[in-house]
Amino acid sequence: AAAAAAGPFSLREVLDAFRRCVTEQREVLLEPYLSGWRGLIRFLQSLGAVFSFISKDAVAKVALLEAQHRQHRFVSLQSLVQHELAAGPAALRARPDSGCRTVLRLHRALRWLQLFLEGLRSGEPRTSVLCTDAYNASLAQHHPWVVRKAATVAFCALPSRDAFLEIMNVGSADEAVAMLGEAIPYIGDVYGITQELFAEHKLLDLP
Ligand code: 1PZ
Repeated sequence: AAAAAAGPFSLREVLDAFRRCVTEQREVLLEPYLSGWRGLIRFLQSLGAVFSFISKDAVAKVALLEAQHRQHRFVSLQSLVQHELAAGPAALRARPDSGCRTVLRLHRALRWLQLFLEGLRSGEPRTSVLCTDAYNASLAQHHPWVVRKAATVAFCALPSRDAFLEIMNVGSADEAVAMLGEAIPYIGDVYGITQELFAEHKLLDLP
């Protein structure tokens, strides 16, 4: 998986990773999940220094999960949740470094991504508007004022829709839009299964 880190970003690799995530038993596999995130982070890093406060946080969260993945050999999000819940819900809530609370942050960001990509696909040319709308409908409610403010400022530095479609590296704008149409349901599926898993175990508000 580490070998996939080199080379320019392509939306295709993110699509492939999220496609590989969901098993027939509706489990979310951790290795492709983290692989998808590594791809997204590289994309974010290619957008410039304005976004580094965002990518740094995502990098730290992915690194924490990678370390736990190596240590415990969790195959799926389901096995991670099961393992951490075994110590009891109170102990889990008290941990600032749990895999569950870390996944929850990425999970909320995945909802942002899904909404943002749907917006890009819709044809609205103002990416900062798309990004702000997607953010307000997802992550913003979980962020304090100062983070919301910084995020909103950064969104103004986003490239245009055409530039965005181009740096996705999947060919023409039409081809990029087609690939978005393919990728969004996979991302939505991963989001939906994780949401159900966390709701079932009452983990959607982990501090
Ligand atoms: C393409 C433009 C990128 C916009 C990304 C939209 C998300 C804005 C998020 C702003 C996050 C700012 C930095 C850190 C926030 C953390 O406080 C929170 C909560 O974690 P805690 O403090 O509880 O440990 N972190 C998050 O909410 C996770 C944010 C991950 C963002 C990943 C973005 C992925 C971008 C993919 C690009 C296509």
